[in-house]
Formats: sequence, C-alpha cells, structure tokens
Amino acid sequence: MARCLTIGAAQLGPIARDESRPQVVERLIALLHQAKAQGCELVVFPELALTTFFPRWYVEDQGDVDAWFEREMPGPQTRRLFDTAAKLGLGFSIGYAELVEEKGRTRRFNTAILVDPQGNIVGKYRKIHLPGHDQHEPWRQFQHLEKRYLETGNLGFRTFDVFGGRLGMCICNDRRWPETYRVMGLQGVEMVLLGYNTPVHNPPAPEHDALGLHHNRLVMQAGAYQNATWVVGVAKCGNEEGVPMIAGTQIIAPSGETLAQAATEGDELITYRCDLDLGRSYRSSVFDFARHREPQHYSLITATKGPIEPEEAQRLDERLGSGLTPSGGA
Ligand code: CDT
Repeated sequence: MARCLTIGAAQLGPIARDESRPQVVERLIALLHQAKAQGCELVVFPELALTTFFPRWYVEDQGDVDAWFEREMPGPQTRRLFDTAAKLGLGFSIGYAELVEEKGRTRRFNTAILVDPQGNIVGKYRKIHLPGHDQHEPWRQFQHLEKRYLETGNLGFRTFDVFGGRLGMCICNDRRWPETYRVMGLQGVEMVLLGYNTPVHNPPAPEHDALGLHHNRLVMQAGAYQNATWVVGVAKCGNEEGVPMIAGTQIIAPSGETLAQAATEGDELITYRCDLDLGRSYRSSVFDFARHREPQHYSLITATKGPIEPEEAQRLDERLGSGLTPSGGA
C-alpha cells in the first residue's frame, strides 16, 4: 500500500515592515483553511514567515533588530496559528527568527520547526549556510546581513520520523549546497521541506539576476533526484519593501520532476499527494549509496572549507584517503 502524504506548499507574498505578527498569522491561518479544504496533511510555510525579510536593512540598535525575533514558540502572538492547525488536524513547518538563551548567552538563529497535527514541535532546524555579509555595505541597493544578525545553526541536518515518513528541513541558501541534501540523503530522508526569501537582484553579481528562477529549480531538482527524495520549496516573494523576490514555489518528486508549482507572486497554496515510496527505486538502483558511493575519494569535502591548489589536494588525499596511488606512481 502506498504511503502518501498530501502536502500544501503555502507561498507567501510580501510582508511589510509594519505588518504586525497577528496580521501575518491571519494570512497563515487563511492558507491553513485552504489546505484543509484541499485535503492536505502537512503545510509548509517559507523562511522567516512571520516578518519582513529584515536582513535587508542595516540597523544599529540591537533592540530594534531583536523586535524581529521570537523568544518563545508558540508565543502569545503565534499561539493562534498552533491552535488553529491543531483544531484542523494539520501539521505544519514554518521559518522564523529565533532568540534563545543557550550556553549562558543570547543566541540568534534562522530557524524552522516541524509541528505535528496535535500542535507539538517534533523537529527543529537552524540554518547552516548563512549568505551575505556582516558589515554595512552602503554601495548595495539593499543589504543582506544574515551573517551579522544570525549565527550558524548548531543542530546539524537532522531527519525526523514523523507524518509516516522520514522528513528533513533546510532553509533558503542551504538549497544551493549539495552537501545539505546528501547529509540528509545518507540518513534516508524521504522529503525535504525548505522555505526561502531570494531577492531577484544579487548586488555582487547582477549578471545572475535573470537566472534566479532557473537556479532555484536547478538546485532543488538536483537535490531531489540525487538523493531520491521529495523536495518542497516554498517562497516568500513579490515586491517586499521595494525589493523584488522570486516566487517559484514547487513540489519536486524523487525523479527530479516538478509536479506542482505556484502561478503567482502572492499568497498561494499548491498541493500534491506525495507517495513517499517513490524514492525507493532510485535508492535501490542508481543511488544505492552503500553499493556505489566511494567516500575515500571525497575527503576534500570535509578537509577544506575553501578551494586549495591541486598539489595540496593530492597530498591531502594521500594522507586522508585510503589506498590511493601516491603522486609519483602514475
Ligand atoms: N535568504 C537567503 O538565504 N537568500 C539567499 C540569497 C543569496 S544571494 C544569491 C539565497 O540563497 O536565496
């Protein structure tokens, strides 16, 4: 019998800077009701889905920055979302800025949680690949200060056995890195939930601007196929505070095919009944990792952060890899 999970990918249009949490929560709840009417079991909301994408501004006062963060989840302003989802019997995942006291200090993460149909948080992920810069760069039309306001996530790429399958999460820029999917693929992930806020314009490389939707689809489809997993990519999009952001919300099968996609740049729900067993044939053939991977040749992936010279790579491989022919032996 097929293991099917009906997913609602709940794309959001822009959230204004002065839009309050209760106003945003009302929009999320409207999408939950649509999802229920369309037979969904799990609704996926985007990255930083409770506020505007605040890293676009340089703000000196940390108190002003912290106003964009949640200190508890659910908190007084988000409890209605949890209560409504539980009343409807819907699970959901959502991204938000998390402020937490941990290891004796205040820490800030770009976080996503997975909530079961009873309203319990059953999974948490903190964004690992933080793009952008940490200093004010006034030459840009807008900032991308994730590296200033947020810390690198410290929970790893975990998977969660929930909703009858094995689910994982990642956030926005993570989707561009093959390691993200592979670390979860090695744990047998069957569906990756991911939200994003991607400006159309990339100030350091404006020549990429016309390719934003292409790159979005390319990386998510590749991640899905190469790891035999569903990928649910959900945008916050449209013109947010004068900054256009790509849409492109889509549900991708383990074949790498996009099977449902958004048509607008606003609040929009797309749904698909996902057979979680669709990845099996890939996992047992072309991507049977245990049979076909050759990790002794992949040492460089964890041995170095940035590129190194080929000679140094050869030396590292000889030191770290097993059974490699020394450089002189060719
Ligand atoms: N939110 C986020 O991570 N956005 C980045 C913009 C990077 S600029 C290329 C993204 O990867 O979409």
